[in-house]
Amino acid sequence: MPNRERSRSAELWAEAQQTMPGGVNSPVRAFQAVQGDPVFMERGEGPHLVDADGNRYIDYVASWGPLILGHAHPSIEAAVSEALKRGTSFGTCSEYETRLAKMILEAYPSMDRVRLVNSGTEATMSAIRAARGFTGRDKIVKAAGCYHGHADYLLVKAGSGATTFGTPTSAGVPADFAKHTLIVPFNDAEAAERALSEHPGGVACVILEPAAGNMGLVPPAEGYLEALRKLTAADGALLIFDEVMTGFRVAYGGAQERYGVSPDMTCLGKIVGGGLPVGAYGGRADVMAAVAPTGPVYQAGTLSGNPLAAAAGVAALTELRQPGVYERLETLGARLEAAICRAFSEAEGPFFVARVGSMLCAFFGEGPVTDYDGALACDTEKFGRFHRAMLNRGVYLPPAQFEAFFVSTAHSEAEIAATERAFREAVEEVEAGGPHVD
Ligand code: KE4
Repeated sequence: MPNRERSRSAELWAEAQQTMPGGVNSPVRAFQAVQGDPVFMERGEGPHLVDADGNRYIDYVASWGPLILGHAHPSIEAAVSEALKRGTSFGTCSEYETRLAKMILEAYPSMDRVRLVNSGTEATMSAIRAARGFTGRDKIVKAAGCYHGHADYLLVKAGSGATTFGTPTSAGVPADFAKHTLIVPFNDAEAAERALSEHPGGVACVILEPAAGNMGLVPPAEGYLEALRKLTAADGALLIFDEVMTGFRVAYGGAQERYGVSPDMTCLGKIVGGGLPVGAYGGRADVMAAVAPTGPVYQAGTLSGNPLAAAAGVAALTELRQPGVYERLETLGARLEAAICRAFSEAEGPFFVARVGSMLCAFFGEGPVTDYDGALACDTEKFGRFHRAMLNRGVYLPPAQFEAFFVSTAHSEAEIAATERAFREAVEEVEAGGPHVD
């Protein structure tokens, strides 16, 4: 029976809106991209979330990616409880941060050195500063539809045309701050080549999500990453893979392992902290030597590498590097993809499912979706109603079409089967014009 009783969530929502901007600490959680009010979650248990009214959901958001082992994993719980007994943060060197850093370097051979920070935004912001400091160049190239956190010069959108200077998408970002940011279409190596050739010796880096998870899920086209690797090597611009989402997700060694392309720098976040705030950026020894205190590029952080978060990250990676984990994630991802396709096969409207390992997306539009324009053409209103229909059937999907679903090692065939039933019913309800928001 669909669960709709959410009176306690409603009370909490009213209170939250009186205390935080829009009632949230991150905009997407406000459910503005879908109909209705957000659900307040009280606890996570393996593949499930339980809301403030006691309703249980199969969770495919996984806190936007970090919870690849599911909620409240015993190994992470034990590691954090143990670390807590020694304190939370010392603001000094400690072996715990070195332990996590070493595990990252072992997993990412393209990285000779890595710096721990506290979020994906910090990781990409710092990596770009290091690229600019190392190359002495100011411009950066980013792909439309890729999200790299909220640093000013990254909150830009493309103008018209294939390769354009960015214009701010957020208030508070002076146009001047966007003038060094060049936007190219994702999966278009020729546009990247044009951007580099139009600014010879001027581009510090090309940054992208190697499999894009912030416009829905858009995998790299055959040869795209290889082409960017060649173009940047020839130009002297650094290739930065933002693997905040794909790192430890699509393979233990991230997209660079899955697709066999090594960047000059890598940004990590989400999974690397095991659910606590950790980001990381790293790369070639010569580039990272530019970072303070060894070089002139300044970057710092009070809680960077703190022992508590480092303990959670070490515990998560220790679990993930066990044999068979990514084969299991691949199997579960493929089963969910097949279940969604079966459920959609009776739908009238166009739909398309994309998957890379245990990251997926159901687009309400024509496929394949290969770039941002393709994603924008999707029916977001229909996705909104679908999200609500699934919520009412106990399945928690990301509250926006331009996000990815995540499967964890805690999901089983039982959850996939229950999800397929919910998908089928939700598609029927949506095709009939519902659900109507309470
Ligand atoms: P954070 O600063 O949110 O830790 O990371 C920023 C970031 C950087 N790079 C990529 C590829 C990312 O996906 C993100 C953050 N992802 C979003 C969800 N698509 C986080 C959710 C949110 O903003 O609340």
